[in-house]
Amino acid sequence: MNYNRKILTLDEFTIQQLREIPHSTGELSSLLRDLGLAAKRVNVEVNKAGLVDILGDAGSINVQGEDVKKLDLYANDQFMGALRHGISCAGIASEELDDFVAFDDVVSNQSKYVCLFDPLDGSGNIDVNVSIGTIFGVYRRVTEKGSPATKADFLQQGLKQVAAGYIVYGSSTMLVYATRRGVNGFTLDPSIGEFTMSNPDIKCPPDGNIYSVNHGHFFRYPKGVQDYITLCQKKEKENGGPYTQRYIGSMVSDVHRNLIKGGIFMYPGTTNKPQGKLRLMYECNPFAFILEVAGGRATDGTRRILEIEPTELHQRSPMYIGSRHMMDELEDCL
Ligand code: AHM
Ligand code: MG
Repeated sequence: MNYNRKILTLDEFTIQQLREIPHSTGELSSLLRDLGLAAKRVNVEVNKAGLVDILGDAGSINVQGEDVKKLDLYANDQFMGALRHGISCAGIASEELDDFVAFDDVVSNQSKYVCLFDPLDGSGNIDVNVSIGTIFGVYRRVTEKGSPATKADFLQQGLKQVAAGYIVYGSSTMLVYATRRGVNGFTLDPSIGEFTMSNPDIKCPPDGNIYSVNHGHFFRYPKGVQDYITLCQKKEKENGGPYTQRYIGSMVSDVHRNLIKGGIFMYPGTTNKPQGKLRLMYECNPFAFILEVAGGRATDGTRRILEIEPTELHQRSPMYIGSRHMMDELEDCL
């Protein structure tokens, strides 16, 4: 079979981008290649999750006090391992680990990036064969090269991200990543085991008709959010709606769909959890970066997500993210 040589693999694409940026060192391309390798390994295990004894609880709870599934741990090890063995990352922080890890060897200490990730998001969906994902954000370290990364390298505002992305292990496996230059999507071609360009230059439609929220918490949401949800349901009377409600409960899949089709995803604070559930550093910031580069918006209800000054690695934040005009509508209600 002849492959269309105009369609680039992830590695070919990042190298092509590199050629267009004078003085670039290739470190980011190599970091993305490491992430792609870990994603392929995780993908193999996710695909056979029903067959092997990898389902169910690992018997421990993570730093947020939630049950840890075995695949979460496996994914965490793969992403941390690939970045540790690579040459572009000085350290990582993960939703699964209490504290950041500085790799602290001669090569890693010379690296200019750190990476924060949620290795397997939506893990509550693993044992029922629903799509799950990985989310990552890459920052340029702020401390001097030559020494181990410190907490200051990780606790940066989201707008300092150099790149951010996600992998969705779905009906096909996709890796989508953004730099300031644009958002591009790659689908894993199982025949060659490579992520291959499938969605070049993704833009989030400014309008949409999908809203994604956990309706079960309705009466615990702020009044403005309740008003907006009601507006989404009443759209029919105004302009031919109503909006469609779609909520998988896997943020990666929910936001991926809304990014492509247009829509809004909300995880508000509730009366009993005012900061909501999602983690600023591992979930909100990477998606806020991706959506903004694609032309969408992301806030915590009052502030732009990317401008929040983080104080701790595992802090949570309410999250509203999606198509520009739907975000405007929401803000009118808030
Ligand atoms: P996790 O990191 O423990 O997997 O939780 C995050 C997930 C998101 O993917 C999803 O949007 C959300 O939890 C769903 O939560 P809920 O069941 O409260 O609606
Ligand atoms: Mg998560």
